[in-house]
Formats: sequence, structure tokens, C-alpha cells
Amino acid sequence: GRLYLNRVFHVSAGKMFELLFSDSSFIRRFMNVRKITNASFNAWQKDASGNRKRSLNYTITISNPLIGKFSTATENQTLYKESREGQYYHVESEVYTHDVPYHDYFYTQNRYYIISSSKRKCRLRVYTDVKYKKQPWGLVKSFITKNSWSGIQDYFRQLETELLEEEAEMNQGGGDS
Ligand code: YK8
Repeated sequence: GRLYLNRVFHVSAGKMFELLFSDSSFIRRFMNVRKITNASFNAWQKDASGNRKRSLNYTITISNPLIGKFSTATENQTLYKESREGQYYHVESEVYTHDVPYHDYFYTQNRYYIISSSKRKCRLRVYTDVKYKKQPWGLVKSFITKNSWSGIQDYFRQLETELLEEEAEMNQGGGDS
């Protein structure tokens, strides 16, 4: 996978998890900025293996004129049971974009790691992979890969920027933080 985000934030690990993986006002605002609409979140639910799962549905806005303007998407997230509240979180998410060309060939896998580095700091790492459900023709595959990487890079760069802004707001006048 490719590492898209790797940074220490002055935010506790628990708070970071809450910002990214609950129905938080941060993620609502971020989705607004990214023109992600019609979002619905399911609550986390424990499965038979002890991991937690939830799914999200939303509509993404696409800026690439070759592809069309919108696509519905489903994101299935798994919070692995090795996660430790306030210390360490490992979330894997599979994103399916239903209305783009060749949508039945691929999906995107994002792996999020939130690692506490002190009481008020954590490291956030995000790795991404484009996964193929069936093998497309070589040219099609490179087309999918190229268009995916640029969109994903853009998304995580902006996520980083918005998280830094959130961090600044949270720590404003916070004294010893
Ligand atoms: C999640 C990866 C690919 C997809 C898109 C598809 C192009 C198809 C190429 C054809 C539009 C929020 C992306 C970027 C849409 C957005 C997805 C987001 C950013 C012509 C062959 C949505 C993270 C995420 C993961 C994958 C992204 C898609 O939280 O290029």
C-alpha cells in the first residue's frame, strides 16, 4: 500500500478516533468541504470474531469530467479487536464507488492507524491500496489506478489540512497542552 498520511497531531488518540470514526461535527464539516452529500452512518457493531463493523453510504462529487459528476459510494469499516481504547486503533475501510466506469472491477482499501504517543498526542497513519475484484485489461487497469491515486491523494491532503485546523482550534488557549 501507499502511505498517504503520517503525522503526529496534538490531539489524544481517543479524540482522533472520535473525530474520524464517529458521527462527529468534524467529519460532517469535512464531508461538506469535499462535497460528500447524503451521508448516512451506521453505529459500530461487534461481529462474531470480536471486531467491530459499521458501514457508511454517501454521494461523492467528482471533479474529473471524463467520469461524470457524482457517484454513490459505500464504505465498510472494521475496527480490529487488537485496538485499545485511548491507546491504539486500527481501522480498515473498503470504499466501493458504485457509479464510476469499471466500478465492478475495483475498490479502495484504506488502513488507518491511530497510535497514542503521549496523553495529548497521537500519530495518524493512513495506507491505501487499490484492489481488483477481477483483472481488467492492462490499459484499463492503469487508467483506474492513475485516476484513483490522484483522487485519494487529494482527499488525504485535505484531511491533513483540516485536522491541523481542528488541532489548532482545540488547543487554542488550552494552557499546558
Ligand atoms: C473515503 C478512489 C477512486 C475514486 C474515483 C474513481 C475514478 C474511476 C476511474 C475510472 C472517483 C471518501 C475516488 C477518488 C472517489 C473518492 C474515494 C474516497 C476519497 C475512470 C476508471 C471517498 C475515502 C475514499 C477512498 C477512495 C476514493 C476513490 O473516506 O477516482
